[in-house]
Amino acid sequence: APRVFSGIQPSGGLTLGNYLGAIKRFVGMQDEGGFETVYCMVDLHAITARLLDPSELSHNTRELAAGFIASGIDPAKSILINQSQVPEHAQLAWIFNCVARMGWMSRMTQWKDKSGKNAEAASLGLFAYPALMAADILIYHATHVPVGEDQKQHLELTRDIAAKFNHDYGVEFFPITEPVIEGAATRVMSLRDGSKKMSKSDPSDASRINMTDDADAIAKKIRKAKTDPDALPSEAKGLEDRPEARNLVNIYAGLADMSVDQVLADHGGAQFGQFKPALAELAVEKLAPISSEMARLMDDTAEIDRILAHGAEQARAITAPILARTYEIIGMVR
Ligand code: AQP
Repeated sequence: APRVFSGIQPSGGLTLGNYLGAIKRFVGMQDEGGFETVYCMVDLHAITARLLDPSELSHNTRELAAGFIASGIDPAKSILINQSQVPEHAQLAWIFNCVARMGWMSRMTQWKDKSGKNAEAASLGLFAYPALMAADILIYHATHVPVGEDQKQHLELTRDIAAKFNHDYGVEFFPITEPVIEGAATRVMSLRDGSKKMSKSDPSDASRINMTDDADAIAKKIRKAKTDPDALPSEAKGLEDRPEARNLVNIYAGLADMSVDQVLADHGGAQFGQFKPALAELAVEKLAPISSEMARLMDDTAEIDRILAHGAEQARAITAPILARTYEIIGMVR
């Protein structure tokens, strides 16, 4: 069966952006059948932007695992792992650091955004991030990678790395991966600024809905979300120049499994004073069961650790032979 790989960084708490743009679709691909699915907490990536407090990193990693499971990732159907527990990811990443070119990496918009005005002070790991991401995917020979719109450029780089490796060594070894970017909410924006994506690391907590927020916090954040004064249009094209309005409608569509046009057929003409409470109600209905299940799972972290240890064992049965073959192709004496 074609293999699916995707991951999320335990760099903070899970957001609604991660849920709609990533996890919900991971669950869909798991349950659709026809794929072998591997989902990952990418802890090695989580320290590229800043070194986290050690207890924060381990807490985030377990909470993220709980978020995956509470959202419907079933360890009996998917391989669920923490990246650093499967050492072949980092081992292949070194090889890819030698395949990828400085010019390719310096064109990555995430590098430019996250290194900001002071690239000299950014970590080497932040620069190399996309080569590790390519290794995460290709160490499984994964062909399908569900991600949000923001990761499209990194997936193109993954294809370039695979193609260059295959070409330089004259082999057809690494597959050329397909990004899977679909659905209404592949880019959930900040509730405070419709031009910025919703992010775990945004300094403003009001900018995002966290998967651990309670009903009151969710309702308050939606009520205070930035909007314009107009009523909702009756078709999607009326949202073109209204990023904040479009974002709230997209979130509604993502949570309700509806198209934007269907949402507008129901809510076109409504003022935000009416639409926001409807959205808050929907968000609480969908998210409350997940957050309470996450809390339950976090009561027994030994069980989470057991699931991750089992996942790592299953993963290594795939990754160890692929790494061994890679070393052999390169000519490394084993
Ligand atoms: N706002 C978003 N809308 C849709 N999808 C999103 N994703 C993240 N934010 C949104 C998707 O979630 C997956 C995992 O992302 P990540 O944790 O690896 O890193 P990120 O994209 O950098 O996410 P954050 O929340 O913005 O983290 P920080 O703040 O640490 O950088 C990816 O599939 C991504 O597309």
